[in-house]
Parts: sequence; structure tokens; C-alpha cells
Amino acid sequence: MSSSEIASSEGSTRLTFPDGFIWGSATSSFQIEGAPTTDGKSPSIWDTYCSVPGNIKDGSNGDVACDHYNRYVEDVALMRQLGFDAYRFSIAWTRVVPDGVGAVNSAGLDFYDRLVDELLSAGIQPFPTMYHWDLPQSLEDNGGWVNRDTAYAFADYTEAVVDRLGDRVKTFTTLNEPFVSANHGYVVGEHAPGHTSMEMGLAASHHLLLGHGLAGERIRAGAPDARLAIVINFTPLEPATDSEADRVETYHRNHLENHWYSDPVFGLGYPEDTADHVGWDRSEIQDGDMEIISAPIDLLGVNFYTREFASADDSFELPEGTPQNTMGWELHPPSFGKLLRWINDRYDVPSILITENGCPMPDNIRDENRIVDDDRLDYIRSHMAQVHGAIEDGVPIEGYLVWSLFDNFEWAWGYGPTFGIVEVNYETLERIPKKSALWFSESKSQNGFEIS
Ligand code: IFM
Repeated sequence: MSSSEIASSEGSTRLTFPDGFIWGSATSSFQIEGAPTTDGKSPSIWDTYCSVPGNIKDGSNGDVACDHYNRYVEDVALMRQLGFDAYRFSIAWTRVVPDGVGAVNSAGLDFYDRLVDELLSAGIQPFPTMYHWDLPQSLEDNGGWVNRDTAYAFADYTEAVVDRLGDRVKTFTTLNEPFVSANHGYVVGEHAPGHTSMEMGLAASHHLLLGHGLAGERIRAGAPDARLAIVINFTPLEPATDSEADRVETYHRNHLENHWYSDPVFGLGYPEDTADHVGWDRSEIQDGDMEIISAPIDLLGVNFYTREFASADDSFELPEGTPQNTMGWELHPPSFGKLLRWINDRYDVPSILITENGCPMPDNIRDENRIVDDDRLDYIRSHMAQVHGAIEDGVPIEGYLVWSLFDNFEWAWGYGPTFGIVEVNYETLERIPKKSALWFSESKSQNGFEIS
């Protein structure tokens, strides 16, 4: 037992995090802001995607969401009350550069300017992400991320944000989960813009990474003292059976899902055999691209939710009784600790921030006006324990941001799954912290918690 683990008399152990460990929460623009046309905002691909019947499970959209655009002062006050150190949010490109390229909309930037000031005056570090999937529709009309020009447009938009916020923001993140942007949006079609082409997905993946690199150059130039980050989601994969076919499938899915973005960012290039396996001709890669993509970053944002099993015939189903969340994702905390050690062993990572981790649960146990979400609380506690263990083993993890601050618009699932540690009543828009939020707040104040 180390000095940061203390056994208590009741048989539980107290885990204490390193001094300065960051405790906070995360959201994204489209999922919470609402106000789709306010102050000159233009439609994003998600506004368009939601307007097509059948795309979103409950037929909903982001028009109101949590109405955060109009309630950000109240929301920051709540985070302050909960004692959070940090808040990760994303900036809507469609507010800042409504046409995707060209004129900067000052009124759109003003919102983020006010938000950053509000956070700083509450003692909360702002962690803005430049792109969390809400591409301007006008750019999609010209090919979206399949078109190389989008990467350059992304860099110009980033520069406008850095010019305005770079005097106060200390960490800028370029992309959120480029795998999901490229795969769900261009290959599988279950996210905006809804294409179903592997060829488009591969082109999009390269242009997203190029966009990261080009935007990174603007961040370095415009805010030399700020840190540069990218957020990547990792889903550890295991073969469904020991068969050769399942092991080959696992190998390639693992390389497409878990190496495809982080390997190039850390200078290892695309996984060549998997690129061949999926038939990528690499025609999008131009001279100098891989150097731009692999310019050093200061921080890797890691998003983790679950592990998956790969089977060659796609027949795998979780055995009955496997603990899972309301979206059917397995609850398996040890995969998180294993992943964090793997990342640290494989890459030369300067620092890691857990930028998303959380789970949707039914939230149906109520005690008067309290929401007793013990299952979510257990998820967060057991996953933070894995983070603690990884830190003990030398993985440089600086903090943990729970996904999400609020129940919000869960993309193609609409408002069904509730990831929030704070409930949002979609009729009244009232915010009610759940038991998990109160536990997280209390744990933050002690920089640790008990675990049995
Ligand atoms: O809600 C999403 C978020 O936008 C990106 N990461 C995964 C979350 C849960 O699906």
C-alpha cells in the first residue's frame, strides 16, 4: 500500500490524489447550448442531420438542449458551488465563422469571451475544444472533412478564437474524438453528416488530423504560453473468441479505432498493414503532412467509456447479466487502468488529462427531490480508482473531467441517455445536482475518497 492509499478501520481504503490534481466536468456546444440562430450563428451539420426524420431516436434536436447559451452564468455558479477546478467545453465554429470560412462574427466570439471570464472569476480553469463535431453546413456542402480545404478553414477559425481568448486560456484543444467524426459521420453514417463510405472516412480521418496540426501551428503562434492538446477516445478491444478470424478482426479494428489517430500524432505514422487491409491508397497524404500532424503536443486528452469485443462475423453479444449502461456499453473499470498504462508505455506523452469518462444510467431512484444515482457514482468512483492506480504506476495524469456536467443531447440517441451528474429537467430547464455530483464535489474538497 502506498502513501496515497490508507486503509481505514471499516475495511475500506482511502485514495488520495496528488496535490493539484484537477477535478472537473465536460460538455460540448451542440449538446448543451441551444440558441441555434442567436447572434449570427449558422446551421451546423448536426442541425441538418437532426432535421431528417429517423436520424435521431426521439426525433429531437439541439434547438433548446440545456439552454446553456442563455444560462451560462447560472451554470458557472453551479460549478463554483460544487467546487470544480476545471470546465471543458467546446466552441461552435458556426458562431465564430458562420460561413465556415471568411468573416469572423464578433457577436459569436463574445459569448465564449464572457464564458471564459465568468469561469475565471469563479476560479475555474477553462479548457476549450475547437471542434466537437458541429461542422458548418456550408463546409459540408463543399465536401466537409473529405475536402482538404476544410483543414485550412479549421486553422483560420482557430486563429480567430486564439486571437480573442489566448490572453486568458491556458490550454487549447484542437479536436474531440476524430475517430468518431470520421467513422460515425463518414463510414457508418450514424452521425452527421451521415455518409456511408470507407473511402470518405479515410480521407476525412487524414484531413481531421491535418486540421489538428495546422490549427496547432496557429495556437503556438497566437498563444505561445498556452498548452496544445488533442482529445482522443480509446476503446480497448478483445477478441470475442480465440479463433484466428476473431483475432485478425481485433487486430485491425484496434488499429483503426485506437492507433489511427494517436500513432500519427506521436510520430508513428498510420498503421501500415491496417491501411492496406482497408484498401487505403493514401492519395490524400501530401509532402509534409505527417510532420505537421506530429508536431509536439503538451497534453493528451483521453476519453474512455468501455471495452468492446471483436468478432469476424459481427455476431458477438454481451452475455446476459454483464453489467452495462443504458446504451448497452459494458462496465469494465480494469480496462481503463490497463489502457492508461498502455498509452504511457507506447507514446512519449508529456501529460494526460482524462477529458471524458462517465455513464448513462436510469436515474429513477428518487428520494423527495434527490436523485440517488448510486450506479453512476459507483462508475465514477471505480474508474477514478483506476486512474489513481495508473498514477501510482507512474502514468502522468493531471486530472479527471466527468462526462458530463449535464444530462444533454446524446447525438443519434437524442435526450434518452442521461450522462449528467446534474439533471436537467427539459420542461423547466431546472438543474438538480444528483448524488454523484455531491459525492464528486465532496471528494474534490478532500482530494480523494474511500473505496471498499
Ligand atoms: O456524448 C458523447 C460526447 O459528445 C463525446 N464522447 C462520448 C460521449 C458519450 O457518448
